Amino acid sequence: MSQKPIVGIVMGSNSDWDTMQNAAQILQEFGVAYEAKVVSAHRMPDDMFAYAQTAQDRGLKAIIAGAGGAAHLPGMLASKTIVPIFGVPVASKYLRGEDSLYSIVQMPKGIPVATFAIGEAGAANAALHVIANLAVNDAALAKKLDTFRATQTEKARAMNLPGHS
Ligand code: RP5
Repeated sequence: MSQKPIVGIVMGSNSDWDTMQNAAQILQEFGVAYEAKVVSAHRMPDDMFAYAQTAQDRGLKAIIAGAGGAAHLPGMLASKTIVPIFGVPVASKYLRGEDSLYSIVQMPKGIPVATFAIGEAGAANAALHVIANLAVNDAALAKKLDTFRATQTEKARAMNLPGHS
């Protein structure tokens, strides 16, 4: 996107992208300018701190952070910036993301991370929640969100079950 990004999507590894691209797709669909990059908490701690410390001055309004396993990226970002952090637990190889979920959701009092479902639904919903927050002060975006919801409603109403009309 050529516009200045207002949302950051970061993740611990490029292996998280399959999941995190679901957030990117939603932001793209709504025309929200974003950036996406790998910022590993334990493999690139200095880069992670720099990312968090510069986020507000660079104009980011929200950061969607995905990680798997001992998923400390969202919480550590939150400790270094007041830009809201939306955490996405990525499914891990051995514990299927329960470890990621608990690592992200159980923040001690004082440093919040909004935490979403494990996997692609969580990534997409994180983006939708960012959009809902931005839409509070953006009527055009609010209208797009209404349309998105109405389309989902119509799709659900059109669902048929075999043998039942
Ligand atoms: C975490 O470790 C990443 O967020 C990823 O989910 C997981 C595995 O990383 P790779 O070994 O695939 O690079 O840091």
